[in-house]
Amino acid sequence: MSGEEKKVRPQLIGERMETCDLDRAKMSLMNPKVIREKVLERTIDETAMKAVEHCLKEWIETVWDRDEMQDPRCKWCSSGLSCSRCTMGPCRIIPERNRDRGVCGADADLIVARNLLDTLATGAASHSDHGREIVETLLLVGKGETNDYMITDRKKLFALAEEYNIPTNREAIEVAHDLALAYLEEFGTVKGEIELTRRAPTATHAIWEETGILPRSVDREIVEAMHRIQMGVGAHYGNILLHGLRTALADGWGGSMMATEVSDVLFGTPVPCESQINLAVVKEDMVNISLHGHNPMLSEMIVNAAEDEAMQKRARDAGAAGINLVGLCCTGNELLMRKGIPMAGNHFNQELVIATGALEAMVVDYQCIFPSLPRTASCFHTKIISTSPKAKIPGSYYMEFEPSTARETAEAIVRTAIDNFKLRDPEKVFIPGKPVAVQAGFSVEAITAALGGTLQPLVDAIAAGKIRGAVGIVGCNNPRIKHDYGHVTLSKELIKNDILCVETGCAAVASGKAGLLTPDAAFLAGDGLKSICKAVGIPPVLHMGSCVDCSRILVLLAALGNTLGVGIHQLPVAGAAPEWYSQKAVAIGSYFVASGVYTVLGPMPHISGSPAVVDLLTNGLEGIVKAKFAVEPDPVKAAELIIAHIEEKRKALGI
Ligand code: XCC
Ligand code: SF4
Repeated sequence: MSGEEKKVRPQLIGERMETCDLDRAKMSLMNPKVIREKVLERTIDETAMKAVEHCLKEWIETVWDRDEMQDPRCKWCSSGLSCSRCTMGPCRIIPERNRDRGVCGADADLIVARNLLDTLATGAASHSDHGREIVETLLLVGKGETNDYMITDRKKLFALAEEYNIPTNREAIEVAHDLALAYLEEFGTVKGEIELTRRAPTATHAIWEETGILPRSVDREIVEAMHRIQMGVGAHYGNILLHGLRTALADGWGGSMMATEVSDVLFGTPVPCESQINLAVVKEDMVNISLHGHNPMLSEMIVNAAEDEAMQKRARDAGAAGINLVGLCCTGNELLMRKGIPMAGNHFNQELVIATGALEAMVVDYQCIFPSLPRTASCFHTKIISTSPKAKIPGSYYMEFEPSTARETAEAIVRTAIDNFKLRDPEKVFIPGKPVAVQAGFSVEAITAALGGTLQPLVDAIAAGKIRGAVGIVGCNNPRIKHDYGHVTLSKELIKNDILCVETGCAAVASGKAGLLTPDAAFLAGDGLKSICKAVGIPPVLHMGSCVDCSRILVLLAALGNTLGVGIHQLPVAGAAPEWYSQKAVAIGSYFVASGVYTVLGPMPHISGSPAVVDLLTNGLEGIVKAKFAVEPDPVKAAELIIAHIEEKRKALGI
């Protein structure tokens, strides 16, 4: 990387002045009543409410403002009926004008299905590419080519190696080397099956084989998805969507699962830990650095670098009391559950944390990073530091991260943040409210340990009806749903009805901010769940990690199915993504359903233009993978759907 690229992009100032001023002027016309209404409409996160109000008054643009500016939305795009896949188009299906086909002859069903497969494959690729980077780091360790990373969970490494018949009567580093190669092979294996799918109960695995959706390798399914959406390949919507399930399984039981397992090997398998959450984790007297994105590789190194006494001294010399690291989104989740690093919030908190005016640097890797963050930061002294060659962001300060020089880069980043402290304008500091306590770190291993070494007590509690079932609540924030309202309302409804919630990603963070991630929250649970939480000392909502850690939910489901000797589709469980926005969430929802888990989405995907596609996903799949999707934006109604489903599954099991 040349020295030039590491410098700030020169266009920063120009861009900021032009757009910011215009939008600010527009917002400044707002009267206090309108501001109040907007705040109430936008979020239920208490610190975010104050921050949103502050942004509206100070004319700092946020995601909600841009959302308003996008209205009205194009109805063809919203229903999935537009296609711009090739230059004979773009095409739109408009039946009332007899436009039933695109130039190539594709009909509504095909256009909608292809668009959806495209979305899903993008998500699967994102998770899996992240997974590959982690596995490559394990290989680096195995080859002895890095001093910055090491094997932290040797026991887990050996257990994983055994799944691949890799001899373990040797040095950990040799085992790591062979496991890394075995995992890397899963991305393009010619075996015709991803080994980790064998973790699923036999009945579940058999469904995949029978329906022809057993994933052959991670990359292969994603590449084939891209092939199938090329003009003139797949023309049958159902066939296209089935490949979507196969691609999703390659993510869930492949790319994401490897990301999770190897992150545990390198950085430690999470155990329950206490921390704090919401925007108020930013500290006025400290150098604040937020770590945002998804990949724990750099952020773990920043944690180490910031602990260094030389760095702490540099911070004190700069006039700060120390260095305060805070997490955002899934990089934040990775750090929260392994290191107890406080969490500033989820997806829609990313701009608000900058608006505290007390953030020296926001370090980003990739995924879910608003491209406009440097604009937001330009209203303050905050530096956005981008680090991935895959995610260069105009207006950010680019400091390329490579595993081989990880520590060095991490130190340079921390220094940059410290040196930026003196540029903070105390007049602009606005840190709202007080942090909330959370307990995180519920890996499957931690849940098993909390139950005394086996999952049997959980199975017994479910069989006895004390716990009616379990629901994985995952996914993002989306302006279609009031920020955190979908997650928190659904979680509360479910635990009230004795349903254990296991959560990842921004859903888990929402529950954390609402106080649901502490054992004390058991009082909100029904009597049965409450008694189990009290006996075991766990919260009624368990934080299981980041987005790729939805694979932990699969492992938990597999273990429950195996304990009971049934397929995942027979378990009294469900999935939900009440506020999803991301392509990655489409992949997650799809591997849940393909694995046999009934899954309720909040926002509607862009598929309503094809009643056939909608019917396949919300009905037809039941006959194929024994599970289906539902769409219900109202979390109270979503809870009703889920409760009914769980009771039905209990009845079928005779419990
Ligand atoms: Fe992104 Fe993972 Fe969604 Fe949050 S939840 S908005 S994907 S950070 Ni996975
Ligand atoms: Fe139009 Fe077909 Fe090209 Fe899509 S693939 S843009 S429907 S011609």
